[in-house]
Amino acid sequence: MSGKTIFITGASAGFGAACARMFAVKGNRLILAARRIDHLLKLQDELSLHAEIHLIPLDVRDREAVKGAVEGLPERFRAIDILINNAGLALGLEPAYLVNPDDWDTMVDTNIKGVMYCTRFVLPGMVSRNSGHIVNISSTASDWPYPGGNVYGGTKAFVTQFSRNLRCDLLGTRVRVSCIQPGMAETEFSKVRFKGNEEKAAGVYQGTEPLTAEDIAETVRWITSQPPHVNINTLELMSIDQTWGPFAIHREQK
Ligand code: NDP
Ligand code: 8X3
Repeated sequence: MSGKTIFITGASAGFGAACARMFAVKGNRLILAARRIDHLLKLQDELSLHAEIHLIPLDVRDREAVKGAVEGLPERFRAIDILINNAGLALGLEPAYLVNPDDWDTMVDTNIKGVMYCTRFVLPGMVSRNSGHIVNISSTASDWPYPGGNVYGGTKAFVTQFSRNLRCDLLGTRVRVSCIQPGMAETEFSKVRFKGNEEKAAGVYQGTEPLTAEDIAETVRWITSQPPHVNINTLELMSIDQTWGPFAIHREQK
């Protein structure tokens, strides 16, 4: 795929960085956004031989900053073909009655509001050009509950349903919307969830072959390279080492 302008949020690590590498081919223009500008600069060094790169130090929770970033794009990067709404995080795994409510706010602001803002400010250009593709990164946590998933899963359920509702609003245009729901994938995700506790983070993947960031980038590539009349709505993928558990049942001890 060449000649495309691709806006990737959360490009400084994990899935976002892998997507940047996947789409860094001659003729493509990449807009890479995240808060850690040093990580973005390293990626730019690595990829600028292959694609034109525009970096944006951006916190997706900041509505005005997102608006300013989209409105302030250099002319050559204005016509966005693909928006990958990837920036996101989980914080903690405590039950709802013990959780730090600040963590809930951060997840809602990033995973829900960040996706809303990026979509809202990129979409008008796509609609006016009658072309474009929004790829939202949800999670298996969107549909499958687990202990401690409380608000994280709720934010990803929002991403899934928002994606479907966008399709309804865009009927009659050639703008596509897809939602990817990955299961366990080894990135910085668990390090962030466990607030820097590397041992706890490593334990999540121990003895398994988890999905990789490259698996998700390949999924994004496949979804976005379908013929223009084909819209992949929702795609769930998991490691072969992950599946569902039985219902949990509490039994009184007699
Ligand atoms: P990583 O922690 O490796 O990467 C997360 C990215 O999001 C980083 O680039 C980070 O950049 C960015 N980000 C976080 N907060 C903000 C913010 N406020 N503004 C801008 N960028 C932000 O995790 P993954 O790559 O695994 O996660 C990517 C997405 O995939 C997330 O939405 C996550 O929920 C989802 N996901 C992850 C799964 C997994 O098991 N890994 C499975 C299913 C879904 P920076 O800190 O520099 O701002
Ligand atoms: C990340 C996958 O299972 O940790 O969305 O929620 S999980």
